[in-house]
Amino acid sequence: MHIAILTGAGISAESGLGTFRDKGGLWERHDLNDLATPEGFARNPTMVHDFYNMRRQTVRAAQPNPAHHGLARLQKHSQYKVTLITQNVDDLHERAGSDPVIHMHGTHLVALCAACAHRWPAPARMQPQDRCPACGDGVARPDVVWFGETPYHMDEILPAIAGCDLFVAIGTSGTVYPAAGFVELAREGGAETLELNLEPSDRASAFHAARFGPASQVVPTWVDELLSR
Ligand code: BJW
Repeated sequence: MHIAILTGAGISAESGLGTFRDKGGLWERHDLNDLATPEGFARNPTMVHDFYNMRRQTVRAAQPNPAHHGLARLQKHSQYKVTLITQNVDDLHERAGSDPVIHMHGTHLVALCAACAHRWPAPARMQPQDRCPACGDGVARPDVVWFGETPYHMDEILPAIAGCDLFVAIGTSGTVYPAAGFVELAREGGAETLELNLEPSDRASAFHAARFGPASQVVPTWVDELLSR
């Protein structure tokens, strides 16, 4: 059985990383047009770097929670082929032992040259005057996918979703495309679909089944059930 899993900010919430759209979430406190678009970065790179510097520091101090560990256990279990796709820019899946992890929205632990696309480990503090170590000229930015940009690894993700037997979305509000449309793609390919979330997401009615509660509880329980089959 091939299981394709899509994770969102909710899986890292109990590790202390803020979500985007919950009450008190990042987009309630900040304007996404300023912080998560290439235009916002061009207008005010200092503000955007400060935002990601702060979040990078929070991620480095955070630890994976039982939901990340549960998925790593599932992925290592040879009975299932597991494709793990995350919208998150943290590395908590990797630190829980998952491998591979497909980061469709990039990672803020990596810096990207806006001119030549060279990548290197992001320093703790990125600044507008940082230049690319490869071409020496291009502006350094966080290697994350902002609105209006093309998500990464779509050539790998779309066939995995379309060809899986079970599609599971965990801790994502289902408001951001193309990820929000993956449930339909999976259903068109004949997959069963399951939502694991704190509460019904915007796309809840598109799934065959759902379980609600904190990811740290719901995910390990679901994994244990699968592994005991
Ligand atoms: C818990 C929990 C707990 C809490 N346990 N659960 C009009 C219609 C359709 C599309 C568009 C449109 N206008 C524009 C678009 C396109 C646009 C888009 O979707 N806009 C919508 C807002 C309308 N999309 C894009 O621009 C994307 N690019 C694109 O489409 O390119 C075209 C293309 C497509 C396909 C192939 C080729 C080309 C790019 C989107 C980039 C998104 N970037 C961000 C920032 C990344 C860097 C960073 O982190 O700062 O990605 S925005 C932000 O949202 C981040 C997230 O990955 C993403 C999704 O958020 P997520 O993970 O769902 O978090 P929340 O906060 O929304 O939800 C948390 C959930 O957890 C909630 O449900 C809670 O209940 C739950 N939860 N605690 C379990 N303890």
